[in-house]
Amino acid sequence: MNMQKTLVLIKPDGVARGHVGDIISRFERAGLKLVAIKMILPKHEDVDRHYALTDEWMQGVYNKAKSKYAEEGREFPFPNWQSYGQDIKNGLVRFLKSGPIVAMVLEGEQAIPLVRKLVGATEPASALPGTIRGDFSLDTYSLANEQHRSIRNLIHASGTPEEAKTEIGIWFTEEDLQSYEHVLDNALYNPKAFFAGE
Ligand code: IDP
Ligand code: MG
Repeated sequence: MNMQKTLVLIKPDGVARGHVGDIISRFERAGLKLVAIKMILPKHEDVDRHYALTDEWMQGVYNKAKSKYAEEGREFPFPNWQSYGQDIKNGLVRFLKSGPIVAMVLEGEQAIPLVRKLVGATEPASALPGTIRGDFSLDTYSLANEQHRSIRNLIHASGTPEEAKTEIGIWFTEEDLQSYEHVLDNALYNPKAFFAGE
């Protein structure tokens, strides 16, 4: 088994648009266990720590945006990944501080990639139907950049086990994380469930 905990933030657009319930129900429906949840008006330092400005992160953000423009046959007018990454980070700080967010920790087998799958691609307009971003929004890289703001894509979800550990530590303490028996524990994880014997 590979039980994982992952961090999800419902960003200010998701809260203000009234999609908190829709979003949580997607995760519950898939069998994930909610182990911590709270509504917060984020502080500058928390968002600053959450989106750590590493070279890897800046390059990732830059390359994803650039390849999206290329797919659309459009020129990517930003020559420098460092300044692009810095601008995106500043936009995210403004976005996340603009209103309350809902932070939660979800637990389950391979929860980190599972949640990313349910959330969908970064750009809502390219996110597949059936994903949260694909079903509840239509924002694009182009529009966000034209308006000098972050892509409004409703959710943040941890990408790797290292990211999940750091990010959970930013928004929650060890005592905030609950441990309890969920009715699905048996159906999903008990090897003897649904087993008639020989
Ligand atoms: P992710 O949230 O799908 O992991 P990342 O590439 O890690 O996506 O970017 C973090 C967040 O920054 C995105 O969710 C989005 O809100 C915003 N963002 C990323 N790239 C751009 C961009 O090129 N323009 C505007 N906002 C962006
Ligand atoms: Mg990311």
